[in-house]
Amino acid sequence: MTSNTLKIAVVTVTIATASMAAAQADWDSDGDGTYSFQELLAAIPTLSAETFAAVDTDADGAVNDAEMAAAVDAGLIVVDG
Ligand SMILES: [Ca+2]
Ligand SMILES: [Ca+2]
Repeated sequence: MTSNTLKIAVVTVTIATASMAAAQADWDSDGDGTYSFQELLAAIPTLSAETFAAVDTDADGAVNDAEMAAAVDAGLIVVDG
């Protein structure tokens, strides 16, 4: 049997700043309140397009704070630090 199941890589984020909130503020380099794929890739070099798509649950091309929190809760993104 061939599996077509999409394999989503779990990414680990090492937080160098004091808190997740502070780190996320740093990630939003254009200050629009959401994280584009390029902004998250700068923070999480192992991020794949597939994982970004899984985190961006409303598929608007940007990850907001709620989507980020849900991804952390779901274990798609593991915060280490
Ligand atoms: Ca942004
Ligand atoms: Ca989104």
